[in-house]
Amino acid sequence: MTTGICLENINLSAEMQSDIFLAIQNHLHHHKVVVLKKQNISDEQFMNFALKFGAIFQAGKNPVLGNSGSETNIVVVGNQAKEYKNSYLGHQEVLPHSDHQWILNPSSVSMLYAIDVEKNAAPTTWTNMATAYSILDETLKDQIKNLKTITYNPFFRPFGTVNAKYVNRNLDIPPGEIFEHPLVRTHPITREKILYMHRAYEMEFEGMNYDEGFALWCKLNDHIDNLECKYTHKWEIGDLVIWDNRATIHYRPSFAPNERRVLKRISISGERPF
Ligand SMILES: O=C(O)CCC(=O)C(=O)O
Ligand SMILES: [Fe+2]
Repeated sequence: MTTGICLENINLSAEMQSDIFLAIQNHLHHHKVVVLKKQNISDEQFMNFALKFGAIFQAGKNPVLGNSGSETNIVVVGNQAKEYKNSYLGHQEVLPHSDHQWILNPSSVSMLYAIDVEKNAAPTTWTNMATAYSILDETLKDQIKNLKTITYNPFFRPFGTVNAKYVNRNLDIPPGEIFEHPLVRTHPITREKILYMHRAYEMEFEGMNYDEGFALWCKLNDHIDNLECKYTHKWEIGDLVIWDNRATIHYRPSFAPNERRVLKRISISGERPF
């Protein structure tokens, strides 16, 4: 099954029949990323569509992208801060991650709607982590099956300063409340096993000594970095991209500060990974 699918004939500004929504959801479960082209919708229409997937993600007391502003339901992911208030993420590289992995209940689905992007604006790339798991060798699958990860919340550090790192507790314990999650999670709908790991933040495997943990981290990173089960999206105004946040990680490269690139994001509340 390919990662990512593009649908040309969906109109989110009109009433949607339930069978159309179910088809979108089905595509999401199979392809992990669904692109709806040529949308022209208000915030209210965007919100109404998002709500079909479930309740809107709420950050609670732990910091995430956008919750230092007044409005956390729609987060403006953009670099034109003067024109779009509460606009986040600037133009720096965003390393491969699944949204909110560092909190108790990361979102199940996220979506970005391109409202102001110039031609050839920086793309976003998603990697299919269900495929990533399925192609691991059986010995490694067996070795990792009961492991738990801790991902340290990057928003407790100065913005943009965190890189992928295996934490050595003897030297430095990153700040913030921690929540462990399984390294191999199960998708509640597709029942697939997913390698629930990112390439972006400070992390560790719970209860493992540093040398052993670091060696495993390097091995899994190597696997992730060499995957081909990816979809890269080149943005056009009106694109609305929905992704299965349980089963993918996403990345965007850095871009020129003067490049126009403004997207609006809504995330859907998810379960505690199991
Ligand atoms: O700017 C992008 O392409 C992705 C940003 C991101 O990680 C997000 O909105 O969750
Ligand atoms: Fe993200």
